Amino acid sequence: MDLKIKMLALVGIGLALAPQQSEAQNPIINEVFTADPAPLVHDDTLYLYTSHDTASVASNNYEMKDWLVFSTIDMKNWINHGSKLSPKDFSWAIGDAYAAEVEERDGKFYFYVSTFHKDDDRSDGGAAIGVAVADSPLGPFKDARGEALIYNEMTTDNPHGWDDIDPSVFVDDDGQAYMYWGNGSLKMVKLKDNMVELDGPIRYFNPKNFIEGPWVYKRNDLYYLIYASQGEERERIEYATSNSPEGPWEYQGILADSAPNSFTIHPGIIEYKGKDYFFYHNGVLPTGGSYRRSIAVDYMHYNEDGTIQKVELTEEGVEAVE
Ligand code: FUB
Repeated sequence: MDLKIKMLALVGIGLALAPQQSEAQNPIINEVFTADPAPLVHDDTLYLYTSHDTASVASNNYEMKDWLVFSTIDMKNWINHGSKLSPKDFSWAIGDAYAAEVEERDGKFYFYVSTFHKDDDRSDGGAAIGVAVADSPLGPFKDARGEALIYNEMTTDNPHGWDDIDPSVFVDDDGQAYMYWGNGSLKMVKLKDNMVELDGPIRYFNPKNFIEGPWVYKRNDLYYLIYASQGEERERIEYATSNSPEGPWEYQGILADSAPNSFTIHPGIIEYKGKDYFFYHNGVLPTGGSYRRSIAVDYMHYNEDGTIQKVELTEEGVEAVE
């Protein structure tokens, strides 16, 4: 073998032995266990508010002590801003930090959380919803009311104590704000312009297969209700649309299959820099599972009639944007 051929052969062997570079971007957060993604775009930055799973590998239940914030400007590099709020910041709360969502209005950032109520004069306990407020998407956030916005005794359609979780707040073009939430049934109430007081009665809906995790938004005059639903063995994502934020909701079908290695899946949907994204969580990190979840993101595609193509949950995730 002459020297040149020998060199080429050695390079070939070297390439074959070199470790293959992984293309996987999902999960996007892998230094801690995160769940229940809630994306928000402000000033060209995408902020991602998340739950924080801290259960041990052996645990069969959630351990969720606080809410975390991450941000990106390119969908590839994520900054971890750490813990920005916890149930301890609400004097009336005790227990886990379930799903949350942040909504901006008039330069203020409202952090709606689901957690649990102390057994006190106002409530016998159970899941409850609170709201904290800040002047910046990164806080500092402070309890905006000093008491829960929703507690268990305020909703009467379901007997279980954890039906008041997973708030999703949406402000319509006319300025009317709505909050949707619920486990077992979907609940909805109008909010006052101050975003921290109820403005009318609570209404109840039963979208097909609804379990929890509603995410409501408007696109081209159509209102979308995306939710975690009863799948075959684990939750999956289904959706409905309406011509009004108050329903009735027309069932549209399955949006995403169950997440790998996690009983729950939880939607967070946003358009950013011209692309539509579907955030969710799975349990695929090493030692991960239903109580040690991780947030991932994939593309969402709309059809011309406003329906949404089924989302493909991938390991590759999404590409970087400018
Ligand atoms: O993360 C705790 C709970 O699991 C959330 O509130 C639900 O949506 C489900 O993801």
